[in-house]
Amino acid sequence: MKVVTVVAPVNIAVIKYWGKRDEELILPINDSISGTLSTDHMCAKTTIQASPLFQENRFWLNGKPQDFDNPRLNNCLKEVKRRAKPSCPILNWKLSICSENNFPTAAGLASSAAGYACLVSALAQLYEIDGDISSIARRGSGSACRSVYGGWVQWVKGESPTGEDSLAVQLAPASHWPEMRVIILVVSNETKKYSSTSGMKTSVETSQLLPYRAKEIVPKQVERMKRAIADKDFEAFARITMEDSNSFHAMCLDTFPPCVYMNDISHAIVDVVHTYNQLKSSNKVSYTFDAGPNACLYLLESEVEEFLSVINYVFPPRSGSIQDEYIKGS
Ligand code: 2P0
Repeated sequence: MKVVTVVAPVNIAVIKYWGKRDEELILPINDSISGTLSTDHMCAKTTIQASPLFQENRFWLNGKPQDFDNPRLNNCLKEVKRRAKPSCPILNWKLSICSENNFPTAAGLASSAAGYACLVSALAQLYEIDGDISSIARRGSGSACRSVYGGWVQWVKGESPTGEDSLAVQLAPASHWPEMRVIILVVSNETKKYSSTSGMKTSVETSQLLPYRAKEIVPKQVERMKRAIADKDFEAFARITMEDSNSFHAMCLDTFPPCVYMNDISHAIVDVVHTYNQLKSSNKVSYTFDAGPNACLYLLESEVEEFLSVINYVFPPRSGSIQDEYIKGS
């Protein structure tokens, strides 16, 4: 029997990935950039056991048995095994895979990113493969390739039709900007209405904004964001992050039928952030929203206490009715 356990973190994109140019290989139509969180709070944990005595492969997610016959899981497994040394003694053993997230799964909180980064890292340890594994994690879920590395990470879309150059690169380690913090405001922990995979497919097929965003907007924003991160220029970082979130959700609304991910509370949070920044005459807090209503806020450590007191005032914990009043009155 051989057993490995791996923990992998969530990443929060500041330049969003949305749209594939190849569905099977999971190749994106634009580059994306994210910050990988520490594993202190939100992470995925995967334990894989391999044994010559197991009769069949088995897979559990958050304690529930899953169908092992999942094409993305099998693409990752196939690719890891292809890279393993032929002498690897466990290549023909069956596996028991146990994965769990310590945060809502499929609620737009990058659970598949952490999950597949974790799975592929565990498989890579199990079969003792070397080299970059981000392009394997990408086959599980596009955004998972970014969770393979810590700190600030760019998923370079690549040019090759076979995808070998579509991988993640670390722009800077977390220690480069140690004052950076992320606050996640969980607006809803319900499973999202439509998966990212199907939403982005519909966007590619129907949104007229999507090709313009991919060709004209994102490449410039990627260069600006890389400079903001390298210079630790929070003002610029915050502005680009919010612009990209807004551009991404505009494209989601331009999809037909539209992908509506943000709700009234999400928009109320946007208002609070802009009001706060206006009062401070500077972008001290930035928001970004993924494929769900939850807000991810990037801010510096020095701003956390004051901003959280504002959030607790505007959205008092355990009081949905006051939140509703704020929205009606805002
Ligand atoms: C991102 N999202 O860059 C963007 C922002 C959601 C909004 O990557 O089909 O779960 O598995 O490649 O990776 C979510 O997409 O989609 C995503 P697949 P994935 O973080």
